[in-house]
Amino acid sequence: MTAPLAFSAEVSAARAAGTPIVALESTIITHGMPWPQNRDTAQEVEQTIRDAGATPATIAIMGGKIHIGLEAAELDNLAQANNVMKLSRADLAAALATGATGATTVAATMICANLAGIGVFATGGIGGVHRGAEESFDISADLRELSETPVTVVAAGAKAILDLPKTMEVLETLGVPVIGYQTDRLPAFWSATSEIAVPLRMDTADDIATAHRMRATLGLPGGQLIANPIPTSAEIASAEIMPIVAQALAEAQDQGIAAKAVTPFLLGRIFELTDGRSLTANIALVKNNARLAADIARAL
Ligand code: PSU
Repeated sequence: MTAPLAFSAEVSAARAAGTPIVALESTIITHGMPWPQNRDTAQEVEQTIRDAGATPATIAIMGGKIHIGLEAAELDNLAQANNVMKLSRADLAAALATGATGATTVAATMICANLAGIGVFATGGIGGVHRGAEESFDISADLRELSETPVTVVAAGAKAILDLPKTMEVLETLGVPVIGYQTDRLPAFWSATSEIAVPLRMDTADDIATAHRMRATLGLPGGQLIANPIPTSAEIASAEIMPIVAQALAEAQDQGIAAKAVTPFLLGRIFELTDGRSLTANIALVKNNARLAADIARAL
């Protein structure tokens, strides 16, 4: 049995021509942003990648197939659909077996991109160690995936709703290279910087592409996390966003929100509490990550 991959027309053409492709996830569309900004952002991020000389491949599960690239109508439908599964490593095969519609998280997108031979993927922020994980054990499957699947993931660090120091500790334990792009500090999603040092720094897409290939040469499994700061013109300063994050976290706890529902709940509440500014910043950082991912894809 071969993997049930279905390529969009645009991605098929890029594969035939051997031109660079950048993978994009779909959970950010279905669970990370409200309609219609989710659809508009997904389209704009795809266009950002085209403008930077690569082909976008938004990945989602539909009708028993892993779609590598969505046609415009498919993307439009997915962005408005209800009851879409949020898929990670654990449930990807089950969703395919049952014909469910599913959006891929960072972990599932890495698996699908790798099956399709795509080495670079752009997102907003990866999942990580949730605050209070010492009690809840809530650690995103994204972290282990980075240690197993050879895809370079461009993100604005991990989402600042998480426990960032613990997230960095787990990534170190798992042997995942965390590379600051033109920075020595870990970006904190909506904010360009944090107190946390990044273990590695690179200043060019070429170096990142060379390191990606070097891992394969050395036989090292797993990918790389490229921590790309949000442009400072678009950031929300940490002093402003952190009290809002704390309020949203307290509400999540009061309401007993758990497991896969935590991240979508927090992003939604922070959107409300910032009058939409968190979404504007999120859109800016995703586009910024898409541009860098396209540069890396071209260098690869
Ligand atoms: N980046 C964003 N918004 C998102 C995500 C990433 O800007 O919603 C998604 C990704 O799909 C990531 C998921 O894998 O959030 C993390 O979810 P969890 O914390 O439940 O693992």
